[in-house]
Amino acid sequence: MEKKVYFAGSIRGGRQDAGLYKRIIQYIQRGHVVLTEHVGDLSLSKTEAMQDRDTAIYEQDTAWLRESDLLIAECTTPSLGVGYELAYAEAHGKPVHIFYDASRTRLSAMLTGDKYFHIHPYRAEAEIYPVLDTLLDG
Ligand code: 6K6
Repeated sequence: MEKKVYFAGSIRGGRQDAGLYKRIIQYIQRGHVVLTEHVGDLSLSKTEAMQDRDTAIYEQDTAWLRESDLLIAECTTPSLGVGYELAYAEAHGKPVHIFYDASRTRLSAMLTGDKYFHIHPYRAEAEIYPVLDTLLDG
């Protein structure tokens, strides 16, 4: 069954992993709908993102979160916005899956300590995709 996925990744927190977000989004899109395709937009720089209308972004993103079937987040680059989205999704009862590269970062205790979250540390990008298969199609 096709799922509506809210993919979360850093924007103003830093765009160094934007290419990774794009590859994950494209992988999910082979069988499912990604509501937040712009998170993997390589042309979006941190400074460009700052010119947008923040209230409209907040209203749209929280509406998509409420509409989604689950949230998938890539959390290697820390982002306040992603942290907010994770808590928002939990408050609305949405399943939350968090991926991060354990060789590059230590995740916040506020995430690893929350038993509600499904946390998937990885050391190579190739490890992400079979986990996505299981949680989306398994
Ligand atoms: C236009 C096109 C692409 O980006 C824009 C403008 N900015 C945002 N648009 C949509 N969602 C955003 C934008 N800025 C932040 N978000 C949401 O917060 C995304 O869903 C990300 O998962 C998260 C990133 O938060 P920050 O704190 O790193 O910006």
